[in-house]
Amino acid sequence: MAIATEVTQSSKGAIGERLAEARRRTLELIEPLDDEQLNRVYSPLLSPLAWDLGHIANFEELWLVQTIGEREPLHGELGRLYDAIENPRRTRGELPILRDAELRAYLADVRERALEVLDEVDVDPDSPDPLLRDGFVYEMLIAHEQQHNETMLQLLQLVDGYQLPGTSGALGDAGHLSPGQMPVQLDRHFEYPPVREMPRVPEVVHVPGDEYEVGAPERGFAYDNERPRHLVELAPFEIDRTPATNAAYLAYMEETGAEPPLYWEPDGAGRWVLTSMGRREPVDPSRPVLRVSWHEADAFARWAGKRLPTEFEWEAARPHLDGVGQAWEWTSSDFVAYPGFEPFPYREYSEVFFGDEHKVLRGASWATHPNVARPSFRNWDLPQRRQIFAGVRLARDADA
Ligand code: AVJ
Ligand code: FE
Repeated sequence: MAIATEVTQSSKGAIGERLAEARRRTLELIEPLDDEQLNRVYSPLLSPLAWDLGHIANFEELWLVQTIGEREPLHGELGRLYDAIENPRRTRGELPILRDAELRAYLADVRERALEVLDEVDVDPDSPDPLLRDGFVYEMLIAHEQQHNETMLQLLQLVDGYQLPGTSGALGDAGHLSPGQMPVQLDRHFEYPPVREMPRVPEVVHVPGDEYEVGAPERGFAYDNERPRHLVELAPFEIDRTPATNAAYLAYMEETGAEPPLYWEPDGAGRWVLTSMGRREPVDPSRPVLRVSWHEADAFARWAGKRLPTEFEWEAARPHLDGVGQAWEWTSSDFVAYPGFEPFPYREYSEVFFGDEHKVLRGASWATHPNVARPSFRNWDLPQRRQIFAGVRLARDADA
């Protein structure tokens, strides 16, 4: 008994600490901004920051305070405004969402109540409630906030004069940051492959044809769409050890006249600059190309005489790959259910997106919290989207 209580208490302490860490990063990201900037619609393709913030708090209120803690919501029907499916991004600026002091108070009040609830519950590894077993609901909340930090960074690129906390203001993909190292103080150290120059012609990894296990194991936190773990049969293939670079993409643009990635502009002297946060930085040829759509990634791969990997090829080759954590990598796979999929804890996390509309991205970008970057993690997006930190790793069929 004593031991079980101790385990529960220490894991509760760890959960509380990680919730706090996620919140510190969220607040640090918006610290330089005023209320007008938080409320402003910078792009119809991206939510105003105030929406993300209210949504983060509302998600926490819904799952911890209401569902687990069985308490009433603080603001009645407010949750409807933060429903991502009911409210497409382009409409989020016009919604009567919480703003300014009221928004900040909501974030803090929900967190206070969430910690109260944490005190009351049993987060044992073997809790009979699947939401609490292995602390699932807490892991989901932490990951959700971290995932929205990346969404916020997509928007922060558009804020003139914005300076990434802990940096001189430069963007990660310009080469000033280590891969996967979100430019906000982390309390824990995460292992990522070391920074290194990307070779112009990447090394190729040969992966033999075989059966490979993919997906998340039964225990431990993962989203429903990563389960069940299962075997897939793969034909032999080759895949680059590093993501395609800006240099390779520039060669493609020059030869085909293809459009540049999002936020690239000519500098007037025959070169390209990356424009973001109101700055213009030379495009670094040795960094991975980012901000291309699936269609662009696919066309680039075909130009190179290669193709995009499937998501399972990516996962099978993951132990051999460098540069994971520098770019989301588009795969050729549609976002579909694994055989035996069961929605948990709600259909709207994954199931409603299954089909041939969304493509799977694997990996992680410099803006992704390492906690999110599991080998089995499946990101997904529309094939036309360019405002995410997504690039490409090239693959091809091999002869045996
Ligand atoms: C996995 C990036 C497609 O942002 O819509 C956030 C993640 N789900 N809140 C999204 C997510 C619920 C999701 N993507
Ligand atoms: Fe969300």
